[in-house]
Amino acid sequence: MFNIILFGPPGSGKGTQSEKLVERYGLVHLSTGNILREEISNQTSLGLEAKKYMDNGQLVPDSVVIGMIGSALAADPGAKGFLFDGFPRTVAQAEALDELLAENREEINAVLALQVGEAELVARLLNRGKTSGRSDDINEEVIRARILEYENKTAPVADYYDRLHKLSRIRGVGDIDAIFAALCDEIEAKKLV
Ligand code: B4P
Repeated sequence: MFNIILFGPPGSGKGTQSEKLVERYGLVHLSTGNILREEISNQTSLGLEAKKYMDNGQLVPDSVVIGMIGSALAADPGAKGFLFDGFPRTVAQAEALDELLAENREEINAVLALQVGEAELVARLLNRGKTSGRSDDINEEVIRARILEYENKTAPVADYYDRLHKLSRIRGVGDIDAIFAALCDEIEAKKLV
């Protein structure tokens, strides 16, 4: 099994690159953002609760997303590996993920962090908001709140994995296929495939 975290600020290309990586490597894609949006569209009580946070650009509480990931891992015991997209977003989530994987004698093998500057992030998300129908992509204030949440609560997750020598930083600006190639090079250099 090999397990990868695709890490980065909102709009850095996590969702975009995850789709390509899961296809190339046959991994199971676990996006907490996608799972939460699915809960919202099904109007579950979890979704209605999560929407209040997401519409304000805030992170959903750790207990909610950790529970979701625990269920998703348990639902796919035969997976070749998982690609975590948008999770973990806090150090508490990272610690919980390590514990969940350790229960099955598994671990995170690589954390690939996409590097993109703030002006580019805001421009990408506002652009996506024109067509995505995502309520968190329409308002620039909400987008900036998401970036602030990232800096305050999510950026320390990179330090957490750096201390474990698992973090690689990849430039996330430019051609999508060129960024994908750089991510694949990093995975292959780590002899993960
Ligand atoms: P997510 O669904 O994870 O979304 P995201 O971070 O906004 O976007 P992503 O990074 O995947 O987008 P991409 O760059 O691919 O989170 C949404 C919300 O859910 C969070 O704010 C939070 O409230 C909640 N949430 C999710 N997980 C959570 C957790 N673990 N804990 C707590 N709360 C959680 O796409 C952006 C745009 O850029 C696209 O239009 C794309 O086409 C474009 N793009 C991509 N690559 C490009 C490139 N190289 N050049 C130009 N444009 C590019």
